[in-house]
Amino acid sequence: MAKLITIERHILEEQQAHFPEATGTFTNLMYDIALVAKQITHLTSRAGLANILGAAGDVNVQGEQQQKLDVYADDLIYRMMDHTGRLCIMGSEERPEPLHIPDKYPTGPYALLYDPLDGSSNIDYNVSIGTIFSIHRRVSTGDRGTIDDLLQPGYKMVAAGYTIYGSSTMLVYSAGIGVHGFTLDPNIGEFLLSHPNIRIPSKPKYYSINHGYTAYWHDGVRQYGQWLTQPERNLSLRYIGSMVVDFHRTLLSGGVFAYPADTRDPDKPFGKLRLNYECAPLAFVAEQAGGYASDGVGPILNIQPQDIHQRVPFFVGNRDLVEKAEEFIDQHDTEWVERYMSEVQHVVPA
Ligand code: P6P
Repeated sequence: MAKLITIERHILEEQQAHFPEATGTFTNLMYDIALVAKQITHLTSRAGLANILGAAGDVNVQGEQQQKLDVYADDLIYRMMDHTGRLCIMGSEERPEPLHIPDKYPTGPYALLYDPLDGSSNIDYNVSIGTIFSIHRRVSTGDRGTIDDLLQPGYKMVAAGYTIYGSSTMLVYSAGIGVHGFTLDPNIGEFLLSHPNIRIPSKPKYYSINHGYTAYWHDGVRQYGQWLTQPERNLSLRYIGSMVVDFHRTLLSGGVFAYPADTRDPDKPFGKLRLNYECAPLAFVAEQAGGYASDGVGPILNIQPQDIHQRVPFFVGNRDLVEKAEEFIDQHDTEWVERYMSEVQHVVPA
């Protein structure tokens, strides 16, 4: 009988092997995240029945129609995390301001950023969706956490990962010691190690980009999009419009996922995706799996965040495919690059 390794056992063994001096707080935080994933699985698996499909009626900080499941998942994560004493502050895609730990609860040594339900525009079509999370060490020194704990460059991340609620629920994470995937066994309610030590294949299979926006891309990106379609690339196109799924396929099959900047909305000159709880955590996972993630100019993980909800262009996957995007953009999108670099700061790890 194959050895059953639960996520709890895996995290504990990783702690014992690599962080013997650890207090167990991080390990318990990861347990909390796994529990939240199980609860959201329950929510999403019966969304069509429990009248929690469809819009919640509100619009979130992104100006996007909040889906009821978004609201459920966001509220659930906060309530599961606010009293544990493991976190000093949180940041959520669904909340305009940082989420402070209530004064009645203790604070802890970590900060959590999360997108509670990425891809939620697909909820009503039964397309897989997911949760994305990023964990940083606290840097503030006061009694409660501050925005500085949330606005740290991605290379300082302690851990990151995502959950996909689909044909099965998967949780993929990295704590800086490789990338590991777990599949939820609904019969026993446990996440079991199903994808140990994920490495992005050196031979890519798919590219993933929304060609519907070709007319709005800057010239370098347009040429990159054309380059990807060339027969000598030997790539097939897959684009689901749910980033965790498009990313997960890229990680397992090799290839590139891209959401470039475009000219559709003058208020969003740097694209749609958010740095802190979408691109940076997935960049951390990708690079731990041997891939690379870029904003088209430099490493996503070297961006110094200036706002919780800051948007950046995103290219992630096999290093050579991502660096090719940087090459086209550098050669043909000079004006855009100058504006971007004047507003977005890259810092080099010390
Ligand atoms: P578009 C989902 O709303 C999301 O934020 C990502 O999950 C996904 O990659 C992207 O938007 C899809 O956006 O403009 O291609 O529909």
